[in-house]
Amino acid sequence: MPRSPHLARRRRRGVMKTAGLLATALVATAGALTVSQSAGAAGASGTPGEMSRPANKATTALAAARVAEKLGRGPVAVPASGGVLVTWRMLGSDTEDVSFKLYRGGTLIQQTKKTNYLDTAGSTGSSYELRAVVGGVEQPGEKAGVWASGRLDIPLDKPPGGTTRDGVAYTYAANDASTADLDGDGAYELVLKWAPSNATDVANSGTCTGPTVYDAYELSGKRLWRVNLGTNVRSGSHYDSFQVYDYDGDGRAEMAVRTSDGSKDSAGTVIGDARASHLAADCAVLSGPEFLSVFDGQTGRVMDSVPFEPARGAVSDWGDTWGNREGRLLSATAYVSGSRPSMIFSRGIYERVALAAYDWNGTDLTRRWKFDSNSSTNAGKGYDQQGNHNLAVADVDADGKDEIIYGAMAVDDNGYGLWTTKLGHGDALHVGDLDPARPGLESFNVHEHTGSAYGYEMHDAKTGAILWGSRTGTDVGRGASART
Ligand SMILES: [Ca+2]
Ligand SMILES: [Ca+2]
Ligand SMILES: [Ca+2]
Ligand SMILES: [Ca+2]
Repeated sequence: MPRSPHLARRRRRGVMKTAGLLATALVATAGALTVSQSAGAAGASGTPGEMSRPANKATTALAAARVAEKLGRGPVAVPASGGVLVTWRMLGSDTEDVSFKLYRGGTLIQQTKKTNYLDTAGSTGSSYELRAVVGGVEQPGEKAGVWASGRLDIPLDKPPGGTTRDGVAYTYAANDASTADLDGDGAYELVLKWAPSNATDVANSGTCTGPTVYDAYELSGKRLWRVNLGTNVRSGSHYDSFQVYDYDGDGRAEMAVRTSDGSKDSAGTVIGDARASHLAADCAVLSGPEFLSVFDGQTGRVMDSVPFEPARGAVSDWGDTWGNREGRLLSATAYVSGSRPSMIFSRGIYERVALAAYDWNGTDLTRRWKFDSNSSTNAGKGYDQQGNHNLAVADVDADGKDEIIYGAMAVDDNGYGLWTTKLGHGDALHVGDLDPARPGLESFNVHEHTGSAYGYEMHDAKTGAILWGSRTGTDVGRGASART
């Protein structure tokens, strides 16, 4: 296969660790993205209207072992009851002595160890500057105006629509988005997936779709680049899961996504064969090469492409002949090595299940491992048929390395199967310390098979041992865990 042009290796920068991200919500509409931050949850303790600082030394220690984003404090100011609420980040690398000085219009109005302040004298016209004090030394400031409407509207540049070869016109609507620091300035940008109006579920074979497009934006709405997956990657939520993360630790995030012949980077560089078409007569894409491509987050230029794993192989190996089993792909980012982030891609849910982990070092994509329920190691052990429509990443055995919890089964950090409950496919799961009184993490999982011993259950995330649950005899289609 053709190798994509590499960009020159950039000078490696120091890395810092970040935790305590702002609680923000992304809302995508047809023409704009809205970033909202709630000011309504204030008032836990201390000064009325302020939120107390979280103290989690275990999390801080774990974050210290992991190369993470190098982010700034990200101050955000929104109107709130009684004034203007200014909030900012605590970093995973912060020590206990960190404090913050908040200025309004150049005047110091507060020094605090908390990460928010309700400025009762603030107004929508106020301008703020936040300076952390680390080791007694005041750090460079970051400025914030007030989001007068309580949210930030980001104008988007909608791609032009088109017509598929079967004569169906399509337009684009904003779909999933990912946040990351693409240019290394310590502030987030957005990578947005544009879905054509004829994007389709993988269960619906035999329709043509427009191509999936990815854009990067500054929060000002300035578009940084556009990548087009082309017609040989069918468009739909199961086909084009993407990851945006700083995999090589140089302070700038990359985008990783499955591509094929005809995918184009921001400069028009074609991946694979520009003239090849792998569409069947009904527009299904069940053949042709698949690549894992990594794109420079700052420029949208492709830096490397390698054969994608888990590979399609024979469509029928996944459980049917029309692609409803083969074409279900998910992705995640996980610290399976402990210190560095890896890309995780999965294929198959209902029958065969496979996952692969890749590393990016700035010049080359390298496959770390591959798990396959059909391999000689795993066949017959009950790892097939266990996948979900989502997967979770968690360090279930507290050794600093992440495991992948894929529905009713888990893969260890080294790519070997860890456990399977054999309860079968489900639509939803939540993993976390769901029972704080019980050591370790738990997973809450719902199940679709009417013959499953449990329609919903919670199990030990390290061993898969069932803790409680109930047989339902029905498809429990949804489930969630929450602190009520
Ligand atoms: Ca940035
Ligand atoms: Ca990077
Ligand atoms: Ca682990
Ligand atoms: Ca627990």
